[in-house]
Amino acid sequence: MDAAQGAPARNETLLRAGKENLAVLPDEALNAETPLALLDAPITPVSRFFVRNNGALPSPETRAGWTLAVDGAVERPMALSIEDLRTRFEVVSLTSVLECAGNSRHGFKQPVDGLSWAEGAVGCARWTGVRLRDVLHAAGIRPEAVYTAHFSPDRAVGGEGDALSRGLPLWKALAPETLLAFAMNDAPLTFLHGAPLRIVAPGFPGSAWQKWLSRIALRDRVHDGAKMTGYDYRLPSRPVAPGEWPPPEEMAVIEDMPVKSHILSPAEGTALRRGQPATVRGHAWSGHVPLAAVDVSTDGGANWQPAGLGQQEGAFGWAPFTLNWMPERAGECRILARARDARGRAQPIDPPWNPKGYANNACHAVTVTVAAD
Ligand SMILES: Nc1nc2c(c(=O)[nH]1)N[C@H]1C(S)=C(S)[C@@H](COP(=O)(O)O)O[C@H]1N2
Ligand SMILES: [Mo]
Repeated sequence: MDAAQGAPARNETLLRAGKENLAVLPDEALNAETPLALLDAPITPVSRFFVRNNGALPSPETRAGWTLAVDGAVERPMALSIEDLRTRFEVVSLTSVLECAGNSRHGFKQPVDGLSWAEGAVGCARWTGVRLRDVLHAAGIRPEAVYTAHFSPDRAVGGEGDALSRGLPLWKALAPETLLAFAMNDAPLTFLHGAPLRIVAPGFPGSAWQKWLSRIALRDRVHDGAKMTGYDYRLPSRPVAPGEWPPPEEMAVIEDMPVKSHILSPAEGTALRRGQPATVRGHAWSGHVPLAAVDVSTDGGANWQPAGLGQQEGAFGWAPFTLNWMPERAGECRILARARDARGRAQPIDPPWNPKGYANNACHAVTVTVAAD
């Protein structure tokens, strides 16, 4: 199936899922992002939430008789239904941003490999499920276990192999925020978001949030499933020059998403008036290192002012930021937002180049015009 032939089927799938306002990316797999204006909500509705697939969607029939197998380096291999999960383990909810490692890839000036996502491969939702650690403890973690391996029925485009089979280091699998989720925004998880069960791994890139999870195996080494090796979802472990592809052994799995923000208002191209108050606002979020502050520049990065930071929902949700601004000079104006984490690391102006254009957290900028009167 080529990309053009697949387009009507993809649009139909999105329409049926109520996601008709997403922007579909040119790819053989179903990938669609949220226009920035539709991210203007504390919790991203499912109808607006981006969809990322590395391969062909699984057939919805795989759901009949679905169980989660837990095996590998465990004392007691298990097979659990959703009902088993709900009744045997504590059900918990948390709010977390889910961001694709490739979000904002379009911002790289030098060529990078991968789908050209703009700013919309991110969303913030409330996730409900059970803690992965409770399930692993019930199965009994053998001492040699260091990594999980996750498996799903979706297949690589035009092939037989797994579309994606990621895992987590044991420290993250045992972290309290790592869930096996069956609900999103207080409704049952939808098919496109991985029903009946997906991984929720706040702080990790979206690639670690395995959808349609049917098996977890504990391993005595880092998992080497589909999209775990080589250059996929990895960053150079040392600084590289644009265009340099270091040997795979110098690439490290992305285990933390950098601090980031986006500007929701004013939108790109807005016409403002000199002397009339305006508000610059948006969202800011971070990975494992907490979000600390947001600064805003209304003069292309020459001067920065601290923005007000609103309530962040839990450690992994996004927080609204606001700056009241009185435009004083007529003409074009470039507004930037720069979030900073608790270790003092701020968003850069230019994205640090890497072969597949991951983790671009460069400052988001919008250009507006200010009329004299
Ligand atoms: N089984 C499976 N899970 C997957 C993927 C996939 O291709 N197959 N893509 C991952 C990637 S790269 C991202 S960014 C998130 C996107 O989640 P969403 O489609 O619910 O927004 O799913 C992850 N889980
Ligand atoms: Mo992703």
